[in-house]
Formats: sequence, structure tokens, C-alpha cells
Amino acid sequence: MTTTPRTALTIAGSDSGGGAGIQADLRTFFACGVHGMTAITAVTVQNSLGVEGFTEIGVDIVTAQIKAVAGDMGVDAAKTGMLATVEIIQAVAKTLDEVHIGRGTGTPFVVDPVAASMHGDPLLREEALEAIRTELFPRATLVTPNLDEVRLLTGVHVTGETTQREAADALLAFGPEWVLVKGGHLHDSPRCVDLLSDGSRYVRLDGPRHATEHTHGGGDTLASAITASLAKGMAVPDAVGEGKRFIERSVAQAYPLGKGIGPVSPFWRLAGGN
Ligand code: PXL
Repeated sequence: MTTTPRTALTIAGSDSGGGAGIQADLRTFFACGVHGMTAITAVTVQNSLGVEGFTEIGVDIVTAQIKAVAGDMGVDAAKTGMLATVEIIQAVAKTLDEVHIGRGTGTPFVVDPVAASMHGDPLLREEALEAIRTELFPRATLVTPNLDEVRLLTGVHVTGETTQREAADALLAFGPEWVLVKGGHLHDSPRCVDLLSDGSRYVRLDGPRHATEHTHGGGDTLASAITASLAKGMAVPDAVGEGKRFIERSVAQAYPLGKGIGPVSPFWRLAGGN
């Protein structure tokens, strides 16, 4: 008999280069053994050299995509990536409440507060930061900002483990259940040390740093791997541990593609790695 896999929904933007966004999320869901579903919020025009532009999808269509899959197929866990505008963020928040996804509903919800591409190209309108803080964070099971996003969202400039803890507390004040303050962008550090906290537990996650510039889609891949584990019913600390292992292997096997920044690779999992 065939078995139906667990399901995960990503609410995010398309990357024409296939390295980040919806494309990274779907391939990570697949590699992690969950059925991926999508609510596309924006279509970016980009390659390894950067984002040339994007257009948003109308809020009605974003909302309808979420309702279509939640009502029929069911969602075991969801995540957000690029949301582009205040209007989309507000509509996503309202719709998630309607379909019972997010903190307190029993269906985990991961917010990856995507603000810019690796090249620094904006993927979120500036005024939308406040909507991420007020509309999405209180509904989130987990938020996964990188250090640039931490600075934009809290004003805390993380330079090491002490300020990382300060950032975790500042983010928790916006109401998510858990925060993962990623340390990957502390390039002077020989290790990638992330901090996971729910305000009472502070879990230090120490991993290797791989020497590669090809890390396009890294944040999306980590958040998606965590979402996949949550969809399988794992508790947040275990799901984050699994996600970190997944991204480490994916960065270790990142490949050059195009003239700029190449993508991280989940192919190792298909080759039988674990
Ligand atoms: O990695 C963040 C990200 C998310 N979503 C889309 C992107 C990017 C980075 O380029 O293009 C669509």
C-alpha cells in the first residue's frame, strides 16, 4: 500500500535561478521526505548575479492558494519566506488564523523574515518590517532571522555570543514561541554558532563553517528543513538540530553555477546521505 507523506506549505517568492525561495523550499521538502505545497507571493527575476526585479502576486491569489491546499490536502507545518509587501503580510496572517496554522493551533509555523537577497537586493518593502514584527511574529512557532534581519527587526547589532543572546530576547519580545538567531554571517568566527531560545531555554548550536562563497538559498533551505521536521511531528529543538545538520551538509556540497553566487545543495540526501 502506498503511504501519504506529511505535508509542508511554503508561502514565499519564486527565484528564477532555482537556488532560493520557493524552489529551494520545494527541493528541501522533497529531500526531507515531505510533500511540498506552495503559495507564491512574488516572482523574482534573478540569477547568480542578483535580483533584477520582481512583481508581487495579488493578495487574493496568495490567500486563495493557502486556503485551497489547507482546506483539501491539510498542512502539517508551514513556513514563510519572501512576502514583499504589508498587504501580503496582513493577508497571510489573517488567512493562517482562518485555516488554523500557527502558534497555539497545533500546526507549527516558521517565519523566515526574508528582507534582502545575498547580494543586498531588497525583497521586502521597508515599511513591511513593522508588519512582520506585529502580524507574523506573535503567530510564529519559530522565527529564523540572519544577523542583517536581526538588526533591521530589533536594532541589535550582533557581534558575538553575548549580543546574540540580547538579540534573542529582543526578538522574543515580539511574541514568537521560539527564536533561532543564526550566526552564519559572523564571518570572523571559525564556527557557525546559532542560538535557539524560548526565553527559558538557551540552546547553543555549534557547527562547522565551510569555506565556500556559494551559499545562495542557505537560509531558505535551513528554514524548510526545520519545517519538514516539524511536519513530521518533531519538537522544535529536535527539528532545529536536524535542520542544522541538513544545512551543514548542503553548504558542504554547494556548487558553483553562473558567474556569481551558486546554490547550497540538498543532493547529498538523494545520494543516500543522512
Ligand atoms: O534567500 C532569501 C530569498 C528568499 N526568497 C527569494 C529569494 C531569496 C534570495 O535571493 O530570491 C525569492
